[in-house]
Amino acid sequence: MHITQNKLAAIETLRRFPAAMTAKVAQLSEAQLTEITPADIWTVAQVIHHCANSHMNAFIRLKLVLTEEMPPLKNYDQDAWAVMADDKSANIEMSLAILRGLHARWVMVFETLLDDAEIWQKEGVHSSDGPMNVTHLLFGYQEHCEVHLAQVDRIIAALA
Ligand code: NI
Repeated sequence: MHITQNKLAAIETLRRFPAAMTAKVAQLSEAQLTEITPADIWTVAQVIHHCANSHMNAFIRLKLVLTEEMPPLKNYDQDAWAVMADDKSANIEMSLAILRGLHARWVMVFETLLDDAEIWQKEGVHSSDGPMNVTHLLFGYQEHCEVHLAQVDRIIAALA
């Protein structure tokens, strides 16, 4: 029961993330979105594009684990992605739109698993982190959402 409550809380974090991130950055100018601050090597825009990158990869990993036996889960070079032109763009709406649609689907998938105790142990093999199960693919990304919301708070506090 305790675990189920934790899963519900984690799913709720995923459900709220796109709106929570959108609300934090709604008042920022394009210059502020792309301002390098002393607080971080990434700008607010880079963090938002990174969340879209990361969560697209996470959704693909989840679908692979649920539909295949021990599928390989590919890593990606997040720092290399983060300096590509689309990741440095002030146009955060394109990634917020990805996050809105993606998180709605991600939440729907996790909610369908709640009644199946065994599926949460189903695994894939991550290319650098080793075996990774469905439970990890939920709680790991709850933490990821929280880490990057806090990171955006720090960057906003450090804007000129
Ligand atoms: Ni991250």
